[in-house]
Formats: sequence, structure tokens, C-alpha cells
Amino acid sequence: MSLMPFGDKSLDLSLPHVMGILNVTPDSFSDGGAFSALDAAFQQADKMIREGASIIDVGGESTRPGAVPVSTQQELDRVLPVIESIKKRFDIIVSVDTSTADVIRNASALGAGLINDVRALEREGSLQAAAQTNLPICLMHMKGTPKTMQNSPEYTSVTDDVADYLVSRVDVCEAEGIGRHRLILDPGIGFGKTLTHNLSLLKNTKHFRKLGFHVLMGLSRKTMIGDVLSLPVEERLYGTMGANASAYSKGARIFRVHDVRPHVEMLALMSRIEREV
Ligand code: 9MG
Repeated sequence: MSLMPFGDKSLDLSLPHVMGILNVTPDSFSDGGAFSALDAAFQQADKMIREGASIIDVGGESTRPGAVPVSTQQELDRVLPVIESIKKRFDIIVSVDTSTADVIRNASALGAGLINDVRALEREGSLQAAAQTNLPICLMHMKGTPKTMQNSPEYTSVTDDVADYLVSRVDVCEAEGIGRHRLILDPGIGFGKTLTHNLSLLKNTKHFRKLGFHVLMGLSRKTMIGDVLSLPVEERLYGTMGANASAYSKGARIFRVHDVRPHVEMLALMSRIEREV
């Protein structure tokens, strides 16, 4: 057992867990107006929970390559109603995918159980806001910003450089009073990395686990899967599952995915086989 508290709930991170992606950006739920964005987000959360997700990751600011930042008010307006509605109706951990101090504070007040920050608490005020919540935090590595990150990223040694950065953020968190037991690390697949960098980080997943933290992996349908398989985004499920199975065997325990059921079933088998005597 390796129990980690996530707000009012906890997870045994000796076992794998699926984090279902719930993007509430304007393009995420365009159905011609049959449902409101809130209804549609709620239905999607309901489906992912029934399929076995342990965490629902709610985000209102796109982090795709080239994405431009949104205002704090826009982000609050997008994510808070969704978090509130999910927490009222379901007994589930809701993660808030944000880098914004006000969003961290408000999401926490509504019962969010995890802060998932692709900027590793580097945005102004977010470190202090996160420290005050007492929630766990996923610190992700990104080189540059979503707008610029894919402009020829370079590393001396990608695994060492990413690990050094994450450890430096752990130190900053500890200095702010955020204990190590609250931190989860994520190498940030696709965030300022070439295909070779991403493959190397995946091959070296164990390195991050050996730093003494739980590891979250987010590679669902990403460009690296498409590049290896020459497939468009809607045909990347099998590749995503292969890469996540590899990450599981190298120590990752939380998997941020769009396709919940296939991953819950794949990881149940992987974990069952691993635990067999
Ligand atoms: C929000 N988001 C998009 N991709 C991600 C990834 O790879 N990891 C984490 N933690 N969050 C992500």
C-alpha cells in the first residue's frame, strides 16, 4: 500500500490509476447547441467515472502547442461550475489543470483534490496559493511556453535536465512549506520536446520514480504517438496504450488519458500480473 491523500479522498499509488481528461475550452464541446457546455462536460465526466477513472482532470486553458493564454476570469468561468457540479454529484477526485493562483484557491474551496500544473507552480502567486490549500500537486516539466515550446528544443541530456528541473521545483515547494509527500512528478511528454526527447523520457521513466516521487504520465493521443505510427489524432488509441503500458512497467502510476475504459482494463491486467507470486 502507498496511500496518498487527495483532499477528502485517497488513492493507493502502489496500484495504477486513470485520470480522465475533461477539457472545458470552447472547442471541446461543440455539438451544435444540443447541450450546454456544462451539461456536456458533466455527461463526459459521468461516462469516464462509470468507465473506472479514479480522477477527473478539469482544465479551462489549452496547453496545446501554439495555444495563447486565457484571462483568469475566463478560466474561472469555465472550470468552477464544472468542478462544483461533479463534486456535488459524484464521489470522485477532481483535479484542476491550472497554473493560475485564483483558480487554485477557488477550485480547492469547491473540493478539488489535486492541482495539476504544467508550469510546475512558476506562474506568479501559484506557489503561495498551492501551499495554502494543503492539496497534492503534480509538477510537470515544460521547456518554454505553449506558444514557443516546439521551436527546436535542445537539452544536454533530456532525462537529467528534466529531472534536475523537477528537483529544483521540489526544493522551491519545500521552501514554501509544501512537503515532498504532497508532490507528484511528470516529465511533460510533448512540452518542449522532440520525438527523440519524448521516447528517451519514456524509456527512462524509472529515473523519475527513483527520485522518490510518484510519477504521472500524460501522453494520450499526442504528436509523438502520431509521429511513430504516422496516424492522425483520432487513430492513436492503440499507440497510446502501448506507451502507457511501457510507462506502467517502469513505475508510472497515474495515467492522464482521453480513453478511460481501455486504459482501466489494460492497467488492471498489467497490475494483476505484476502482483502474481
Ligand atoms: C494538462 N496536460 C496536458 N498534457 C499533460 C501532461 O502530459 N501531463 C500533465 N500533468 N498535464 C497535462
